[in-house]
Amino acid sequence: MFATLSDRLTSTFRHLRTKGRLSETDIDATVREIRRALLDADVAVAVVREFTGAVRERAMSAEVSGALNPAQQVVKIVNEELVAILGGEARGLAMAKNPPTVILLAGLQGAGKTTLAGKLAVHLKGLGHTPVLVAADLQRPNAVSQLKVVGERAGVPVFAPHPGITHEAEAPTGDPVGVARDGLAFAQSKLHDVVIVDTAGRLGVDAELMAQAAAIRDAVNPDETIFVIDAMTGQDAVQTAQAFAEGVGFTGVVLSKLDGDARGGAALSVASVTGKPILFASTGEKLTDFEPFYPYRMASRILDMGDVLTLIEQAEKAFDAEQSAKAAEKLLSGKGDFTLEDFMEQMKQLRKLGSMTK
Ligand SMILES: Nc1nc2c(ncn2[C@@H]2O[C@H](COP(=O)(O)OP(=O)(O)O)[C@@H](O)[C@H]2O)c(=O)[nH]1
Ligand SMILES: [Mg+2]
Repeated sequence: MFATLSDRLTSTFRHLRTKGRLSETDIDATVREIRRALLDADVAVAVVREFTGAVRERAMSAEVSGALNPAQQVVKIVNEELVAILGGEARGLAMAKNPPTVILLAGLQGAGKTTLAGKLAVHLKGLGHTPVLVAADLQRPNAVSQLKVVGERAGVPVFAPHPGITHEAEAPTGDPVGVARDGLAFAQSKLHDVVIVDTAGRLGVDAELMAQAAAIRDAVNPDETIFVIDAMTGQDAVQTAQAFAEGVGFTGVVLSKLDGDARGGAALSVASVTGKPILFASTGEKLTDFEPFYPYRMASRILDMGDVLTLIEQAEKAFDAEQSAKAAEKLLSGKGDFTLEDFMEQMKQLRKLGSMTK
Protein backbone atom coordinates (compact mmCIF):
# COMPACT_ATOMS: atom_id res chain seq x y z
CA MET A 1 0.00 0.00 0.00
CA PHE A 2 1.12 3.55 -0.73
CA ALA A 3 4.12 2.41 -2.78
CA THR A 4 3.26 4.68 -5.71
CA LEU A 5 2.54 7.64 -3.47
CA SER A 6 5.85 7.09 -1.71
CA ASP A 7 7.72 6.96 -5.00
CA ARG A 8 6.04 10.10 -6.27
CA LEU A 9 6.76 12.10 -3.15
CA THR A 10 10.34 10.91 -2.98
CA SER A 11 11.02 11.94 -6.56
CA THR A 12 9.43 15.33 -5.86
CA PHE A 13 11.90 15.92 -3.07
CA ARG A 14 14.80 14.74 -5.16
CA HIS A 15 14.38 17.79 -7.39
CA LEU A 16 14.63 20.22 -4.54
CA ARG A 17 17.81 22.18 -4.12
CA THR A 18 19.92 21.57 -1.08
CA LYS A 19 21.59 24.97 -0.99
CA GLY A 20 20.43 28.54 -0.61
CA ARG A 21 16.78 29.39 -0.36
CA LEU A 22 13.77 28.05 -2.17
CA SER A 23 12.16 30.57 -4.49
CA GLU A 24 8.41 30.95 -4.73
CA THR A 25 8.64 29.21 -8.11
CA ASP A 26 10.47 26.25 -6.55
CA ILE A 27 7.86 25.97 -3.85
CA ASP A 28 4.93 26.23 -6.24
CA ALA A 29 6.39 23.57 -8.51
CA THR A 30 6.92 21.27 -5.55
CA VAL A 31 3.46 21.85 -4.14
CA ARG A 32 1.98 21.15 -7.57
CA GLU A 33 3.79 17.82 -7.75
CA ILE A 34 2.68 16.91 -4.25
CA ARG A 35 -0.91 17.80 -5.14
CA ARG A 36 -0.81 15.55 -8.21
CA ALA A 37 0.74 12.68 -6.28
CA LEU A 38 -1.94 12.88 -3.59
CA LEU A 39 -4.83 13.15 -6.04
CA ASP A 40 -3.48 10.22 -8.04
CA ALA A 41 -3.38 8.23 -4.80
CA ASP A 42 -7.09 8.96 -4.28
CA VAL A 43 -6.67 11.32 -1.36
CA ALA A 44 -9.89 13.33 -1.09
CA VAL A 45 -9.83 16.67 -2.91
CA ALA A 46 -10.68 18.72 0.18
CA VAL A 47 -7.91 17.07 2.12
CA VAL A 48 -5.42 17.64 -0.68
CA ARG A 49 -6.38 21.31 -0.81
CA GLU A 50 -5.90 21.76 2.90
CA PHE A 51 -2.69 19.79 2.90
CA THR A 52 -1.02 21.58 0.00
CA GLY A 53 -2.21 24.93 1.32
CA ALA A 54 -0.56 24.29 4.64
CA VAL A 55 2.66 23.01 3.07
CA ARG A 56 2.89 25.99 0.73
CA GLU A 57 2.27 28.52 3.47
CA ARG A 58 4.82 26.97 5.78
CA ALA A 59 7.42 26.56 3.04
CA MET A 60 6.97 30.19 2.00
CA SER A 61 7.16 31.63 5.44
CA ALA A 62 10.12 29.25 5.57
CA GLU A 63 10.48 28.79 9.21
CA VAL A 64 14.05 29.36 8.12
CA SER A 65 16.14 27.03 10.13
CA GLY A 66 19.88 27.19 10.34
CA ALA A 67 19.92 23.47 10.87
CA LEU A 68 18.25 22.24 7.70
CA ASN A 69 18.80 22.77 4.03
CA PRO A 70 15.80 23.79 1.89
CA ALA A 71 15.03 20.26 0.72
CA GLN A 72 15.13 18.93 4.26
CA GLN A 73 12.86 21.73 5.40
CA VAL A 74 10.23 20.79 2.85
CA VAL A 75 10.46 17.10 3.77
CA LYS A 76 10.05 18.03 7.41
CA ILE A 77 6.99 20.18 6.68
CA VAL A 78 5.38 17.54 4.47
CA ASN A 79 6.02 14.91 7.10
CA GLU A 80 4.45 17.00 9.83
CA GLU A 81 1.42 17.84 7.71
CA LEU A 82 1.00 14.15 6.83
CA VAL A 83 1.02 13.28 10.51
CA ALA A 84 -1.64 15.95 11.01
CA ILE A 85 -4.03 14.63 8.34
CA LEU A 86 -3.57 11.13 9.73
CA GLY A 87 -4.94 12.38 13.03
CA GLY A 88 -1.91 13.72 14.87
CA GLU A 89 -1.54 11.89 18.15
CA ALA A 90 -2.13 8.15 18.41
CA ARG A 91 -4.92 7.08 20.71
CA GLY A 92 -5.76 3.71 22.18
CA LEU A 93 -9.20 2.26 22.88
CA ALA A 94 -11.34 4.16 25.36
CA MET A 95 -12.10 1.74 28.17
CA ALA A 96 -15.17 2.16 30.37
CA LYS A 97 -14.63 3.25 33.97
CA ASN A 98 -17.17 0.64 34.96
CA PRO A 99 -16.74 -2.49 32.87
CA PRO A 100 -17.81 -3.94 30.61
CA THR A 101 -16.41 -1.73 27.89
CA VAL A 102 -18.69 -1.95 24.88
CA ILE A 103 -17.18 -1.79 21.40
CA LEU A 104 -19.55 -1.61 18.45
CA LEU A 105 -18.27 -2.42 14.96
CA ALA A 106 -19.89 -0.70 11.99
CA GLY A 107 -19.11 -0.55 8.30
CA LEU A 108 -20.05 -1.91 4.90
CA GLN A 109 -20.26 -5.60 4.10
CA GLY A 110 -16.81 -7.00 3.48
CA ALA A 111 -15.07 -4.12 5.24
CA GLY A 112 -13.50 -6.51 7.71
CA LYS A 113 -15.70 -6.14 10.81
CA THR A 114 -15.99 -9.80 11.72
CA THR A 115 -12.27 -10.34 11.21
CA LEU A 116 -11.60 -7.23 13.28
CA ALA A 117 -13.74 -8.61 16.11
CA GLY A 118 -11.29 -11.50 16.38
CA LYS A 119 -8.26 -9.26 16.06
CA LEU A 120 -9.50 -6.95 18.80
CA ALA A 121 -10.23 -9.96 20.98
CA VAL A 122 -6.67 -11.28 20.59
CA HIS A 123 -5.26 -7.81 21.21
CA LEU A 124 -7.38 -7.23 24.32
CA LYS A 125 -6.73 -10.72 25.67
CA GLY A 126 -3.04 -9.97 25.39
CA LEU A 127 -3.61 -6.94 27.59
CA GLY A 128 -5.29 -9.11 30.23
CA HIS A 129 -8.91 -8.42 29.29
CA THR A 130 -11.66 -11.02 29.02
CA PRO A 131 -13.59 -10.09 25.87
CA VAL A 132 -16.74 -11.71 24.55
CA LEU A 133 -17.94 -11.42 20.94
CA VAL A 134 -21.61 -10.80 20.20
CA ALA A 135 -23.12 -12.08 16.94
CA ALA A 136 -25.54 -9.33 15.93
CA ASP A 137 -25.15 -9.81 12.18
CA LEU A 138 -28.20 -11.91 11.34
CA GLN A 139 -28.20 -10.72 7.76
CA ARG A 140 -25.16 -11.97 5.92
CA PRO A 141 -25.23 -15.70 5.15
CA ASN A 142 -23.06 -17.60 7.63
CA ALA A 143 -22.10 -14.44 9.51
CA VAL A 144 -22.84 -16.09 12.86
CA SER A 145 -20.83 -19.22 12.13
CA GLN A 146 -18.00 -17.06 10.77
CA LEU A 147 -17.90 -15.15 14.06
CA LYS A 148 -17.91 -18.44 15.97
CA VAL A 149 -14.87 -19.60 14.01
CA VAL A 150 -13.17 -16.28 14.65
CA GLY A 151 -13.95 -16.53 18.36
CA GLU A 152 -12.56 -20.04 18.52
CA ARG A 153 -9.36 -18.92 16.81
CA ALA A 154 -9.06 -15.98 19.17
CA GLY A 155 -9.85 -18.20 22.15
CA VAL A 156 -12.77 -16.09 23.36
CA PRO A 157 -16.44 -16.95 23.84
CA VAL A 158 -19.05 -15.90 21.31
CA PHE A 159 -22.54 -14.93 22.39
CA ALA A 160 -24.72 -16.18 19.53
CA PRO A 161 -28.28 -17.00 20.57
CA HIS A 162 -29.54 -16.78 17.00
CA PRO A 163 -28.09 -18.81 14.09
CA GLY A 164 -28.62 -16.10 11.46
CA ILE A 165 -29.02 -17.28 7.88
CA THR A 166 -26.95 -19.67 5.82
CA HIS A 167 -28.12 -18.78 2.35
CA GLU A 168 -28.67 -15.59 0.32
CA ALA A 169 -32.24 -16.67 -0.45
CA GLU A 170 -33.19 -16.94 3.21
CA ALA A 171 -35.04 -14.03 4.75
CA PRO A 172 -33.26 -12.78 7.87
CA THR A 173 -35.08 -13.52 11.10
CA GLY A 174 -34.27 -12.68 14.67
CA ASP A 175 -33.66 -9.33 16.25
CA PRO A 176 -30.07 -8.03 16.11
CA VAL A 177 -30.89 -5.26 18.59
CA GLY A 178 -32.17 -7.83 21.09
CA VAL A 179 -29.07 -9.99 20.55
CA ALA A 180 -26.81 -7.03 21.24
CA ARG A 181 -28.72 -6.11 24.39
CA ASP A 182 -28.70 -9.69 25.64
CA GLY A 183 -25.00 -9.94 24.78
CA LEU A 184 -24.29 -7.02 27.07
CA ALA A 185 -26.32 -8.63 29.86
CA PHE A 186 -24.46 -11.91 29.27
CA ALA A 187 -21.10 -10.12 29.61
CA GLN A 188 -22.22 -8.45 32.81
CA SER A 189 -23.40 -11.72 34.35
CA LYS A 190 -20.28 -13.66 33.28
CA LEU A 191 -17.93 -10.81 34.20
CA HIS A 192 -16.48 -10.26 30.76
CA ASP A 193 -14.87 -6.83 30.87
CA VAL A 194 -15.14 -6.10 27.13
CA VAL A 195 -18.06 -6.73 24.77
CA ILE A 196 -17.39 -6.57 21.04
CA VAL A 197 -20.58 -6.35 18.98
CA ASP A 198 -20.34 -7.50 15.37
CA THR A 199 -23.03 -5.98 13.17
CA ALA A 200 -24.37 -6.46 9.65
CA GLY A 201 -23.11 -4.39 6.73
CA ARG A 202 -24.53 -3.83 3.26
CA LEU A 203 -22.89 -3.53 -0.10
CA GLY A 204 -23.64 0.17 -0.10
CA VAL A 205 -24.88 2.74 2.33
CA ASP A 206 -28.61 2.31 2.93
CA ALA A 207 -31.11 3.77 5.35
CA GLU A 208 -32.23 0.48 6.82
CA LEU A 209 -28.67 -0.54 7.63
CA MET A 210 -28.02 2.80 9.31
CA ALA A 211 -31.22 2.57 11.29
CA GLN A 212 -30.32 -0.92 12.50
CA ALA A 213 -26.79 0.08 13.50
CA ALA A 214 -28.15 3.15 15.27
CA ALA A 215 -30.73 1.04 17.11
CA ILE A 216 -28.00 -1.37 18.27
CA ARG A 217 -25.93 1.62 19.35
CA ASP A 218 -28.82 2.94 21.43
CA ALA A 219 -29.40 -0.48 22.98
CA VAL A 220 -25.83 -1.03 24.17
CA ASN A 221 -24.53 2.52 24.55
CA PRO A 222 -21.00 1.78 23.28
CA ASP A 223 -17.82 3.27 24.69
CA GLU A 224 -16.32 2.99 21.23
CA THR A 225 -18.14 2.80 17.92
CA ILE A 226 -15.57 1.77 15.39
CA PHE A 227 -16.06 2.44 11.71
CA VAL A 228 -14.21 -0.18 9.71
CA ILE A 229 -13.17 0.85 6.23
CA ASP A 230 -11.53 -1.24 3.55
CA ALA A 231 -8.48 0.77 2.47
CA MET A 232 -8.92 -0.51 -1.08
CA THR A 233 -12.29 1.28 -1.35
CA GLY A 234 -11.03 4.25 -3.35
CA GLN A 235 -12.79 7.59 -3.55
CA ASP A 236 -16.05 6.20 -2.09
CA ALA A 237 -14.33 5.77 1.27
CA VAL A 238 -14.87 9.37 2.25
CA GLN A 239 -18.57 9.40 1.34
CA THR A 240 -19.13 6.11 3.12
CA ALA A 241 -17.38 7.45 6.20
CA GLN A 242 -19.50 10.58 6.15
CA ALA A 243 -22.68 8.53 5.80
CA PHE A 244 -21.72 6.41 8.81
CA ALA A 245 -20.68 9.49 10.76
CA GLU A 246 -24.13 10.98 10.23
CA GLY A 247 -26.14 7.76 10.40
CA VAL A 248 -24.52 6.02 13.35
CA GLY A 249 -21.79 8.29 14.58
CA PHE A 250 -18.45 6.74 15.40
CA THR A 251 -15.62 7.46 17.77
CA GLY A 252 -12.77 5.86 15.87
CA VAL A 253 -11.72 4.30 12.59
CA VAL A 254 -9.99 1.07 11.68
CA LEU A 255 -8.35 0.84 8.28
CA SER A 256 -8.48 -2.71 7.00
CA LYS A 257 -6.67 -4.44 4.15
CA LEU A 258 -3.70 -2.13 4.34
CA ASP A 259 -1.74 -5.11 3.03
CA GLY A 260 -3.37 -4.62 -0.38
CA ASP A 261 -1.65 -2.75 -3.17
CA ALA A 262 -4.41 -0.29 -3.98
CA ARG A 263 -3.72 3.42 -3.83
CA GLY A 264 -5.28 3.79 -0.42
CA GLY A 265 -5.30 7.56 -0.29
CA ALA A 266 -9.04 7.79 0.28
CA ALA A 267 -8.71 5.84 3.50
CA LEU A 268 -6.01 8.26 4.54
CA SER A 269 -8.51 11.07 4.16
CA VAL A 270 -11.03 9.57 6.55
CA ALA A 271 -9.47 10.84 9.76
CA SER A 272 -9.12 14.31 8.35
CA VAL A 273 -12.63 14.45 6.88
CA THR A 274 -14.47 13.03 9.89
CA GLY A 275 -12.19 14.34 12.62
CA LYS A 276 -12.11 10.87 14.19
CA PRO A 277 -8.85 9.11 14.91
CA ILE A 278 -7.64 5.96 13.21
CA LEU A 279 -7.15 3.53 16.06
CA PHE A 280 -5.82 0.41 14.35
CA ALA A 281 -4.64 -0.89 11.02
CA SER A 282 -5.56 -4.35 9.75
CA THR A 283 -2.91 -5.82 7.50
CA GLY A 284 -4.01 -9.32 6.58
CA GLU A 285 -6.48 -12.15 7.10
CA LYS A 286 -4.75 -13.67 10.14
CA LEU A 287 -5.88 -12.49 13.56
CA THR A 288 -2.39 -11.29 14.33
CA ASP A 289 -2.23 -9.09 11.20
CA PHE A 290 -3.19 -6.08 13.21
CA GLU A 291 -1.45 -3.14 14.81
CA PRO A 292 -2.21 0.08 16.66
CA PHE A 293 -2.16 3.01 14.26
CA TYR A 294 0.54 5.59 14.85
CA PRO A 295 0.12 8.61 12.55
CA TYR A 296 3.80 9.44 12.89
CA ARG A 297 4.94 5.98 11.84
CA MET A 298 2.45 5.81 8.99
CA ALA A 299 3.59 9.20 7.71
CA SER A 300 7.20 8.13 7.61
CA ARG A 301 6.20 4.86 5.99
CA ILE A 302 4.38 6.84 3.30
CA LEU A 303 7.24 9.25 2.85
CA ASP A 304 9.52 6.23 2.86
CA MET A 305 12.29 8.53 3.95
CA GLY A 306 13.02 7.19 7.38
CA ASP A 307 16.73 7.90 7.02
CA VAL A 308 16.14 11.45 5.86
CA LEU A 309 13.75 12.10 8.74
CA THR A 310 16.26 10.73 11.23
CA LEU A 311 18.94 12.90 9.67
CA ILE A 312 16.69 15.93 9.99
CA GLU A 313 16.04 15.20 13.63
CA GLN A 314 19.74 14.76 14.31
CA ALA A 315 20.69 17.89 12.40
CA GLU A 316 18.18 19.90 14.43
CA LYS A 317 19.39 18.47 17.72
CA ALA A 318 23.02 19.09 16.83
CA PHE A 319 22.19 22.64 15.78
CA ASP A 320 20.33 23.28 19.03
CA ALA A 321 23.22 21.93 21.04
CA GLU A 322 25.66 24.13 19.15
CA GLN A 323 23.53 27.22 19.73
CA SER A 324 23.26 26.46 23.43
CA ALA A 325 26.99 25.89 23.71
CA LYS A 326 27.68 29.24 22.05
CA ALA A 327 25.33 31.05 24.40
CA ALA A 328 26.72 29.30 27.43
CA GLU A 329 30.22 30.28 26.41
CA LYS A 330 29.13 33.90 26.13
CA LEU A 331 27.51 33.80 29.54
CA LEU A 332 30.45 32.11 31.23
CA SER A 333 33.00 34.40 29.66
CA GLY A 334 31.43 37.06 31.87
CA LYS A 335 32.01 39.78 29.31
CA GLY A 336 28.51 41.06 29.89
CA ASP A 337 27.35 40.73 26.31
CA PHE A 338 24.80 38.06 27.11
CA THR A 339 21.81 39.85 25.67
CA LEU A 340 18.11 39.48 26.28
CA GLU A 341 17.97 37.82 22.88
CA ASP A 342 20.51 35.20 23.98
CA PHE A 343 18.45 34.60 27.07
CA MET A 344 15.27 34.12 25.04
CA GLU A 345 17.10 31.71 22.77
CA GLN A 346 18.23 29.73 25.81
CA MET A 347 14.70 29.54 27.12
CA LYS A 348 13.48 28.32 23.74
CA GLN A 349 16.10 25.56 23.71
CA LEU A 350 15.17 24.58 27.24
CA ARG A 351 11.53 24.36 26.30
CA LYS A 352 12.44 22.11 23.35
CA LEU A 353 14.45 19.86 25.64
CA GLY A 354 11.46 19.71 27.96
CA SER A 355 9.16 18.59 25.20
CA MET A 356 11.70 16.01 24.12
CA THR A 357 11.84 14.32 27.48
CA LYS A 358 8.07 14.28 27.88
N1 LIG B 1 -6.06 -9.03 2.98
C1 LIG B 1 -6.86 -8.74 3.99
N2 LIG B 1 -8.07 -9.32 4.05
C2 LIG B 1 -8.87 -9.01 5.08
C3 LIG B 1 -8.50 -8.10 6.09
N3 LIG B 1 -9.53 -7.99 6.97
C4 LIG B 1 -10.50 -8.82 6.51
N4 LIG B 1 -10.13 -9.43 5.38
C5 LIG B 1 -10.88 -10.36 4.54
O1 LIG B 1 -11.95 -9.64 3.94
C6 LIG B 1 -13.12 -10.43 3.84
C7 LIG B 1 -14.28 -9.75 4.55
O2 LIG B 1 -13.99 -9.66 5.92
P1 LIG B 1 -15.12 -9.74 7.03
O3 LIG B 1 -14.44 -9.65 8.35
O4 LIG B 1 -15.99 -10.92 6.80
O5 LIG B 1 -15.92 -8.40 6.71
P2 LIG B 1 -17.33 -7.92 7.28
O6 LIG B 1 -18.34 -8.22 6.22
O7 LIG B 1 -17.20 -6.44 7.48
O8 LIG B 1 -17.61 -8.65 8.55
C8 LIG B 1 -12.75 -11.76 4.47
O9 LIG B 1 -12.41 -12.65 3.43
C9 LIG B 1 -11.54 -11.46 5.32
O10 LIG B 1 -10.70 -12.58 5.45
C10 LIG B 1 -7.19 -7.49 6.00
O11 LIG B 1 -6.76 -6.66 6.81
N5 LIG B 1 -6.44 -7.85 4.93
MG1 LIG C 1 -19.20 -9.71 9.12
